[in-house]
Amino acid sequence: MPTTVTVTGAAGQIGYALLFRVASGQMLGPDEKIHLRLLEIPDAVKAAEGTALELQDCAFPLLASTEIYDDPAKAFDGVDVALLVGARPRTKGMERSDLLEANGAIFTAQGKALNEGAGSDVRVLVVGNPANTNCLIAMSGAPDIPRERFTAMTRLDENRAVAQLAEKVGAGVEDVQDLVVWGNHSPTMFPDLFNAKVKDERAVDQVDMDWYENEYIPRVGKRGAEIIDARGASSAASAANAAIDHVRDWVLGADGLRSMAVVSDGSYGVEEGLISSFPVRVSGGSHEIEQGLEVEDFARGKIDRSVAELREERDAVRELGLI
Ligand code: NAX
Repeated sequence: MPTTVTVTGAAGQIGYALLFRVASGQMLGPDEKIHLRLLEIPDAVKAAEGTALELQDCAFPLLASTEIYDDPAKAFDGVDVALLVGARPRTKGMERSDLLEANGAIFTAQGKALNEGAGSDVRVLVVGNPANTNCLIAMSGAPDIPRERFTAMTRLDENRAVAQLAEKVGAGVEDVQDLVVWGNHSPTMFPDLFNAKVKDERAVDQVDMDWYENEYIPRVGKRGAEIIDARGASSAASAANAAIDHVRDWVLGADGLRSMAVVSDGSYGVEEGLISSFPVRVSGGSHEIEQGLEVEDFARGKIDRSVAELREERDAVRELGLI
């Protein structure tokens, strides 16, 4: 049976960078046939149809079908992998609470549709921002689906952190291991060099603390803004690449520690129920928060700050009645 993959926001720029890679087998492997479903808002359905024509023109052997929807209930019926990319961007004059409310409506409806149509083994990745809190909203709307099936994307932050560290110490990206990002997908996220290694030596011992704190962490955290400045548009191909990495590793497994925003079980003092990025191990199709890592004072302060932001977002959506 082919795997059914639904991508929301399919006509957006991440969608455009993502769909062809999914259909070519880069996400689920070279043997897995795919039913691809594109979910869009009615105004963007025509653009999604254009993308579907191009998908057809690629003649991907693994692509069993492509269907386009504007109704989440139909798009998520029987879905195996749901990539929730579409979200309401912040526009001029919009307050933070307006943004949370607009996205709340989207992710509440999608959570409900997943609850009704998806099996308990569905895998959900939320990319649309604010990703962690949107994931929390969708998860809250889907009480019949096990909570660990809901994840949000911090893999782009991890990949950015790996590439910048490798450049700094003059190593290859493949020499960097276990570099995990903690917390929120926002500039407060914390890339952990204490538990990371470069060529099997502790990464933090290979850089100076001033660079770590005052250059590296802010640059990784604000990389999205740097891309917008340079490109005139936000990260798209790198975000799609990270989504592929995230789901591929979750489904097929990977060595070492990875960053995934998952529901907290209280590990490392992160309040239970928040969707926070943690060091996870992925194998056998599931993910597990790695236990027993050292969290030094420096790291503790940074993680606490990012988790406090997640708590504030959670409280705001709770006040709006979204969870
Ligand atoms: P675009 O504005 O290009 O595309 C978004 C698409 O979503 C549009 O086609 C829109 O019609 C669609 N959409 C809106 N509401 C929808 C709904 N209810 N159902 C289905 N589709 C809907 O944005 P793009 O650059 O593709 O970015 C998508 C999201 O990813 C944004 O929220 C963005 O902030 C977020 N990002 C998250 C990242 C992460 O690391 N977690 C990094 C990249 C990116 O910034």
